Amino acid sequence: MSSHHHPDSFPDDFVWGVATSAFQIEGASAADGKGPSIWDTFCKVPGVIADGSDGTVACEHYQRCEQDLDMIAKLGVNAYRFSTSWPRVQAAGSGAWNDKGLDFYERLVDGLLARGIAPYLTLNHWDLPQALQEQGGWANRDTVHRFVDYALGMHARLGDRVASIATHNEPWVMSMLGHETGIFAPGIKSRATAMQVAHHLMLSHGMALRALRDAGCQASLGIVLNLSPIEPATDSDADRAKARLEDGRLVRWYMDPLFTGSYPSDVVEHLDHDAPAVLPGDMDIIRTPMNFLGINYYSRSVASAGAPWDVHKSGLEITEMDWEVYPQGLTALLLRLHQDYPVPPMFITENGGAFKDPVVQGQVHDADRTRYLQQHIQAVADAMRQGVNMGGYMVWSLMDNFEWASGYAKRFGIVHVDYTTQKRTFKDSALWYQEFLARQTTSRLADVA
Ligand code: IFM
Repeated sequence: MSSHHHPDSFPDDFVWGVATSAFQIEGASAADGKGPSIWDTFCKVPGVIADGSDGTVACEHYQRCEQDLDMIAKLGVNAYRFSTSWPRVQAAGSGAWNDKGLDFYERLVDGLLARGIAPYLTLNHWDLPQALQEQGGWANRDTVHRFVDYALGMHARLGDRVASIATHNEPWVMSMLGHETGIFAPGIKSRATAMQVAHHLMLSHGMALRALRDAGCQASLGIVLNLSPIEPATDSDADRAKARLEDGRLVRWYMDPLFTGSYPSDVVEHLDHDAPAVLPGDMDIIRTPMNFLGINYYSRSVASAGAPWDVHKSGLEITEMDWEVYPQGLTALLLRLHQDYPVPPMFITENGGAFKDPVVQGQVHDADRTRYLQQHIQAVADAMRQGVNMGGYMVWSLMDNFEWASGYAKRFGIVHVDYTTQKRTFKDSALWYQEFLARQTTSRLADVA
């Protein structure tokens, strides 16, 4: 794509945003009555975070919120996706609410609205209150009810002003990386626990949706899934069977209950004794209709029954995360979801890449990231041209931040953060996005004229 060519034009009401999450940017991890989350605890375990860092300071967004709001406005986006930290608003995950924490999010939401930016709230972007983990966390069915109370508490404060509420961000990551491989908080290594967690996340999603609607919530309600096409490494029966199973665990395990009311039987059979306990009525609750489906897309995944797929041999460009740059997979994924399920409007709630970003004389020439964004926005346009109903697109991430087990070494921001001074610098990709968004508005105005 040359710099003169820009992706197909998008509908006037298309939502363009940037995304972040609380733990990754806020810092202030014990300020103003905030309780610890499972990520505060997990970061203290030696060796689990690549650079030994944690979320104590992060981007100091808690203190720099006003300036960050101006920065978001300067980009020209019409939406900002963020998450609220449950232990910041309710330290122990039940009982007393923390007014100072709620005030912070109220300032954030009002600050967005004052700048003409629609607030897209995510309730759970992984930072479960540690006090709930001590009672079993998401493996404990009682946490489902605690989450519904939290959702209602946030609705009471912000529900009249946010455009959208997503219950969970990436249930696959929380359950599998948090509880099966244990590379993420809370660091548990049990497949049976992981599957029970996944079920409780889905159940709490449906229950929260019902409770929010009963409370009169007018915001658009949904969930955010991390999805990828899973391609077999070769045409062999073994590789294809592996790909089918991985697709079952990543895509169908979440999409089927949301839209058809059951878990995929091939996966249930494969899990055998590790399949979750499901009580009567659970599946109906999970299938509660949604207003939108959020999808986080970064790459494809390649399934191999033999030696693991080597991304360095694929010939594709790879990012600092060792993820292949594979925009055609996004078009294919969206078409497949559109064909296989009765989906509501879909949003790309995260898309972006970690690349090496040297600051040279106050500038960051991240041509690789700009190209990545252009190609993926084009992939969304391609899907739309083929009939897929898309509501918006959000870049991950507004600014460099705490990349979980990778610490601060991996930078996804379109804005560079100098962690010693907290100085924010627009990378070339941010400048490109800003221009691109201005062009969207101009063509809109031109249409009207
Ligand atoms: O940084 C994460 C985010 O929190 C969830 N989705 C993937 C991103 C990049 O790894």
